[in-house]
Amino acid sequence: MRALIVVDLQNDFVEGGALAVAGGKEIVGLINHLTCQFDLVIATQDWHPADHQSFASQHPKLPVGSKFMLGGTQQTVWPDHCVQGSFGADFVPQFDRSCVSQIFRKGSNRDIDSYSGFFDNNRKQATGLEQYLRDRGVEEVFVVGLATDYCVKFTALDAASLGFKTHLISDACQGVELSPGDIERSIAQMQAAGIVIQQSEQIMSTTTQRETTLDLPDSLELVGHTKHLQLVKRGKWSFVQRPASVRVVCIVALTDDRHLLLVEQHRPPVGCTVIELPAGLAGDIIGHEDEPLLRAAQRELLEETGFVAKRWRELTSVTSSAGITNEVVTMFIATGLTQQTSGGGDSSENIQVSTIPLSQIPQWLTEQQALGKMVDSRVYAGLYFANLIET
Ligand code: VGL
Ligand code: ZN
Repeated sequence: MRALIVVDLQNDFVEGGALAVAGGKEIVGLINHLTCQFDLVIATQDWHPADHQSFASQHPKLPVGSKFMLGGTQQTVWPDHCVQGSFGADFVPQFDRSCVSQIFRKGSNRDIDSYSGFFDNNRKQATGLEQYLRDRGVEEVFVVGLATDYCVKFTALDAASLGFKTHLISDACQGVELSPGDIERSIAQMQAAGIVIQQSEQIMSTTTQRETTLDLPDSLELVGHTKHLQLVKRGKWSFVQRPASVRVVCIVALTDDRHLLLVEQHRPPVGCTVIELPAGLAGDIIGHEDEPLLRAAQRELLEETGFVAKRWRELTSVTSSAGITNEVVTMFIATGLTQQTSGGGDSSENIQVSTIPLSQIPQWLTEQQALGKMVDSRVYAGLYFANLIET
């Protein structure tokens, strides 16, 4: 069993927070992607009482970043942060916790800090994380999150010392770097302790790279393939298809005041920005081939637009472009919408969301086309269904 430990992905540790780590928000999308590749996902949460003794407010004479002795160990003075129940202590809203099976809180004892997700800094008190992992047969852990030179480092070092085969996914972490070189030294220290330093790319490729030599029926000839697509021939007709388990969902998302959610992004095949309905793939991750279509639709709507819907209904399945692909798209209608996050997809996608009154969409699309954008044909299908339903 392999577990992913997501360390302290909390508001106070990202841009705008009390102890902001530069680039903290940038790793959230990547971590969301990583979570669905593991058997078990755990999150830690820094969770301090308001009078925690690491806080600057408790030591008016000591500057932030200075050191003093606390309960027999050296303690750094931090800005007050992650106070229990505060917004700063909450997980960043973009962090998709749907795959997180347990949260471990730390730093609740005012008289001792706790960087590691396993023990306090004196190694006196355990959080229960070790037992949780052992009970579930975990032998290998992967650590990501904030901050590389503090909580990530101590969590990874403790994991290794407890005998877990430990990996640090270094591009899914960011550090505080109180002194220049802290991050680099932390990584060297982890490496010296036997921790494997890796890039997320390597994780994705060992867990998600599919066998592209799928069994093809006799009627199909494989002409060529990439990781995601196959070019095949049936008789004289060549076309592209996705791996067998992959299906496509698209969502007609209509707000209570009858605005339709549309997304736009640059599409390399056509070389311009395309306006589309929110959409995505189901079953494209190894180990999750049987992901239900509805679940994929809910996930994609949240990832791309930041909205969640109270009511879902499957509409129909339609062909995408039946001359060049066997792809079939299942359309859903989602109503009772509320916005949870700003959306935008993962860091590689750069998706822009528009919420347009249904009655103004034809005119809006014409204006957008005049700006050089293109409109996906499913948008017009979405308009048809959106106009049929009552909100
Ligand atoms: C952290 C300093 C103080 C961390 C927590 O999450 O790395 N750093 N408390
Ligand atoms: Zn803390």
